[in-house]
Amino acid sequence: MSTVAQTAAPPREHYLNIEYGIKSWLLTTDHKRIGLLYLMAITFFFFIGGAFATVIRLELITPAGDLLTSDTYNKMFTMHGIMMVFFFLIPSVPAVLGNFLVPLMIGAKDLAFPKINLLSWYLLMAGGMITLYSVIAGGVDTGWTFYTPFSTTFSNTHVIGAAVGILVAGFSSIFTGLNFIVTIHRMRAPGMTWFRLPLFLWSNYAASIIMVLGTPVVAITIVLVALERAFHIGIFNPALGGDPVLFQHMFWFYSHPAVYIMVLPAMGVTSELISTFSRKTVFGYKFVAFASVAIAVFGFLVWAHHMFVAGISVYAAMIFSILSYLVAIPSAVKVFNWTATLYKGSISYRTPMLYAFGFIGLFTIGGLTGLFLACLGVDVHVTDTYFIVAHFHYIMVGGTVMAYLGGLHYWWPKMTGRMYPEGWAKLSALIIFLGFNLTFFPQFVVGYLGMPRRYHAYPPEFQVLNVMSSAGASILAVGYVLPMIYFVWSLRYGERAGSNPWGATGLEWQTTSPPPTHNFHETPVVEQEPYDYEALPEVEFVA
Ligand code: HEM
Ligand SMILES: [Cu+2]
Repeated sequence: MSTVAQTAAPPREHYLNIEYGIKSWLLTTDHKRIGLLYLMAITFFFFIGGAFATVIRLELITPAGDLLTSDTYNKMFTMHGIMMVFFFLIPSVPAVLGNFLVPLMIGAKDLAFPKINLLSWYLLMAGGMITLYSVIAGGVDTGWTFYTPFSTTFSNTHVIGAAVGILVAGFSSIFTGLNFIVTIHRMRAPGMTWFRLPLFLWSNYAASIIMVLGTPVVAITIVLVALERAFHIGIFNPALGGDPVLFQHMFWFYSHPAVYIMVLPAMGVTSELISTFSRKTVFGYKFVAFASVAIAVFGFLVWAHHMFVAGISVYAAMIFSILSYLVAIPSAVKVFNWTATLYKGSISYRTPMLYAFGFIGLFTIGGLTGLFLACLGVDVHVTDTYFIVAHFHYIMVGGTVMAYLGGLHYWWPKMTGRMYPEGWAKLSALIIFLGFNLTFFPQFVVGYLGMPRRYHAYPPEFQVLNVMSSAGASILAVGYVLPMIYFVWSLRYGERAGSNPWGATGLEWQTTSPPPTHNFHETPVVEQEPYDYEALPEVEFVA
């Protein structure tokens, strides 16, 4: 069962061992090292966010609000949302996998602006720390959406602290997006035409457009909230002639597209995984590529579907409802094309592929329930219930986190030169899938039955479904801790990976694992179409 790849000795000198010491990491401008810095940072934020989630689920085991006061509970779900959305989900795939892979996949030595790349990491860290400080100093209770006038006028928590933290992290996102766009435009190796780009790059490119165009809007919004709180200037406060609904327009103008910052790169990962593990070119490559761009563009047209009950006119609501259906089309195109890729493929059920299947299934449930919500009448019934919570967790956790983990397993050998243990990885993928569904599926039901979100107590008839949710969350937690353990284990004891353990196409697999500091010894020249598995010999995977 050995392959050529496996016997290839690891390079003597590579990006991980070329320099040692804390300083060589904290001052690095190597995109690969920065990718690993992000990996550590967001894993940390993920566990903080997870700790808040644990407390929420503990409170909701019983109908009475008996563990926390309502004020503390408000702070718990707020901090959970802020940590997970701004400090984990948004940076997850782009900052960790994107940083590592964008230059490798186009045959470049680094990103266009390596120092700005390092700065982006520091901005995320600084933002995270400022936000965490506001937790320690007493917390924030507005929800991650910071709706006015509560956030500006009535809440007496550390809104400004959290706002500043998110603002700072926003610059990280803008700079990363700019860096990716410029790099993909300017630094492609000879022969790497636009239509030879891996789909991971198309989707990150589209997400980068959103980061650059959308993030400044939320930055301005956050500044206005802070100013309003500090100086009562009356932008959102109706008592001073302001308009609280304006806040929602500005917030969702960013935050709807932002959901695609989270999910587009995850779709890119899925395209890579599906192709590699069915050994076929992605069906309708160009459609999938343009679907990413279409999603990025349409994503800017649908923000007010979050505001159907906020007091917009019924005609506006109708238009935003129709537009929301449009954005589902390119997403559906992708799902159909992935499925068509699988058709007659020679499929191997390796861990990353299991995650890709998980992504497709759960994203489809999340996306279809999005269509329910885009339907005005249904939305009025379920808005602000657990149905919404279930919907976006199916997409953000079932989708983005599944793809992120799938990608992490898939590229782990490239990053570290080591294989992870397949048996454990499959087991934890299974635990995550089961735990996830047990946590969030009951929330569709309990939401439909009328349980509102963001309350720390509820009528006893909802208890069974909540206990299921909390039990699922415990299982899910086990599933998330396992990879932490075996990834670290693999660094020392994992089997050597060789340069191309999956027998995959793509430039990143043509250099050694781990890659040398400058990625390639000679600039590669691309002569093949993307995902051309016909041209590759059959391979057997290493264990
Ligand atoms: C593609 C990835 C998607 C993600 C990551 C996502 C995420 C979210 C999030 C986070 C919320 C809750 C916001 C809050 O806290 O109030 C939400 C609500 C909503 N989503 Fe999605 N969504 C996605 C796709 C869709 C699609 C395709 C549609 C419709 C075509 C849709 C329609 C809605 C609507 C209408 C709401 C508002 C529901 C309400 O508050 O009454 N979503 N989504
Ligand atoms: Cu939306």
